[in-house]
Parts: sequence; C-alpha cells; structure tokens
Amino acid sequence: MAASDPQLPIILYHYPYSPYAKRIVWYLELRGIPYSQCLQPPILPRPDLARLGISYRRIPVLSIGRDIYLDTRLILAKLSLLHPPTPSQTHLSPASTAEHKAIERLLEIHAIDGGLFTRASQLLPPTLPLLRDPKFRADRADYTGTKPDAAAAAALRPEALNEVQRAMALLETTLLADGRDWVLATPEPSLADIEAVWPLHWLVSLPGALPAGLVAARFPRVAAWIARFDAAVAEARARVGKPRSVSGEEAQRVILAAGWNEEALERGGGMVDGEAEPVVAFHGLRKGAMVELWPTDSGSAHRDVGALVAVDAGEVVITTAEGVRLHAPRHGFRFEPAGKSVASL
Ligand SMILES: N[C@@H](CCC(=O)N[C@@H](CS)C(=O)NCC(=O)O)C(=O)O
Repeated sequence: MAASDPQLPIILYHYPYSPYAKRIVWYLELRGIPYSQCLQPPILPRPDLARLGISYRRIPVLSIGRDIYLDTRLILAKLSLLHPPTPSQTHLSPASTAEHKAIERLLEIHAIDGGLFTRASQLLPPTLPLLRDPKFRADRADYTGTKPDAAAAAALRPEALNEVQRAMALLETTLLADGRDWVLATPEPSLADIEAVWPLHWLVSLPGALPAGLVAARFPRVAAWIARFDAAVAEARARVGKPRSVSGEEAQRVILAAGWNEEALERGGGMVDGEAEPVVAFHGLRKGAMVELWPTDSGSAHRDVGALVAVDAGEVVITTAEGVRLHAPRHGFRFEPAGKSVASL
C-alpha cells in the first residue's frame, strides 16, 4: 500500500499537549512537510471528527488527501512514504542500516507496547489543572473504564518513577554513553530520537512530574540530549513556520475535495485475500463487507463501521459512510463483521 502525491493536503487533528501528537508534529517539522492542523478539545465530544463519520476517539488522527490514518505508528509509516523533501528541507536523518531500523522499531515498542508511556503518565502531578477538572476526570474514567482513585494513583508513582529512571539509565549507559549527539550517531536527529525522547520529553517539560534536578544530576547525557532535541525542533519550526489552523468544517471540505493519497486502492488494488489472511478467512469476509474496527488497548468502546477496502499484515482499510477511507494498523486494532458483537450479546 504505497502512498503517493506530495501535493495532497495534510491535516493533523490533535491538541498540542498530547505527547502522542508531538511524535507527529516533530516528525512533520523536522522533515519540513507542510501541514494544517485542526485543533481538538482534550475531551469528547469531537464533532470535527464525527462529521467525517469517525468514532475513533484517540488523538492524533492525520489525513493525507482523502485517506485518514489512525495511530501514530501507522501515521509515521505513511509519512515516511511521502516523497522525500530536498536535503535542504529535511532535518531528520534517515535510518540507513538494518541495525538502525531495528533500534528505531525497538525504541517504539519499548515506549508504547513496553509500557514506558503508561508509566510516564502515572507520574503526572495530580495538581495539574486538567487533572483536577471534573469534566476531564469523567471523560478519562469513561475512556479507561476505571474510576479515578487518588490513593491508588499515589501508590503507583514510586514504581513508575523507578521504571522511568530505568529507561533513562538505558540511554545514558548505552546509546548516549559515548557522547554522541543523537541516539544513532546521525548528523541530525532521526526517527529513533523521536521514538526514544517523547515520553521523557513529556515528563521533563511538566513541572512536578519528576523530582527537581533528577535528570541533570543522574542522567546528564539524557538531559543534554533532550535539550538538544528541543533546540533542533525549535530550529526546524522556525524554518517551516507555524501550521495553519483550520476549522472542522474547513478540514472536512478540504478532505472531501481532495484526491486519494492511496490511488491504487481506488483502482481496486486493495487486497482482501480470504485464503491468505487469517482474520478475513476466519470471518469469511469479502471486499465491500461491512466491518467494525476498533483499537484493542484503549478507547475500545469507540468503533468505526465501514466497507472493507483492503487488509494486509500491517494495515486494514475501510470506507466510512461519509466517503473517506480510514486506515488502521493491524497491531493493536481488531476488525470483525459489523454487528457481530451486538448480535452475539
Ligand atoms: N496508540 C495510539 C495512542 C494514542 C493516545 O493514546 N492518545 C491519547 C492522547 S496523548 C488519547 O487519545 N487520549 C484520549 C483522548 O484524547 O481522547 C497512537 O499511537 O496514536
């Protein structure tokens, strides 16, 4: 499933303090890829996404033309397929060797599936204004399916702090130990730096999340690297300028008027291979079948329904009733015939 035209409009739906969204913002800035943003509230409802027929509730979401991508892991993979900008535009070094590509992927797994982000989120100071907002608390209770419990949260903090320090120690004593600027010793930051830095950058920039002075005193190379990364991103931002903010209405208009990023799917190129794809075979699905699609790790109550366009080992694609395509990674998502779970209740 190759991506195509670099001229297609790119719109990022996000809120600026989402650490997941930062993964994408930094990537766009460092590569000098022009984009617009459609700013979202930190809690539901999000009518800007609903008007595209999207129930998925997590942030960020990225559109490239009329194709809409869920989950930062798929978004980064798709952005990497956009035509490379000229060397003077990009300030993101490519991962050139197999080892570099493996380290990049393992850092992603460490932060997301390995639980570092979850541990980092357990260190958020309970005094943060957002965490004290009853509306935010109710929204996140609905999102996680658990009731906020201040005593349980306080008891988790010491363990979370230990885990975060282990992650910093790993970088301090391995990749950054020889004094290099970037984790893969590249001339400029690479995607591996983004994969390694985002949960740590989040905590370091939130006063009260970590004991004062801890990072500089115990992990000086990590502290310097985070500051260096910040400076590199600030420089890149100064070069590309701020993204244009568009309203939900404008974003919808732009997306529906745009061409497909993945033109080959339009020409019938998407495969829904009943023989070779285990889930498709299990459910006896065919191209065009109505399916439900949802993330299995968080926000699972928000399911999208659409006609199945394509499935392969890495990605599943559906078309919503509003006429946009939704792309989700296979990892961390599930799809099955629409209405099945309702019928079997
Ligand atoms: N695996 C997802 C996780 C995204 C995620 O958890 N984002 C948070 C914001 S940082 C979120 O959506 N929280 C609930 C919400 O904003 O509705 C990804 O990589 O995009």
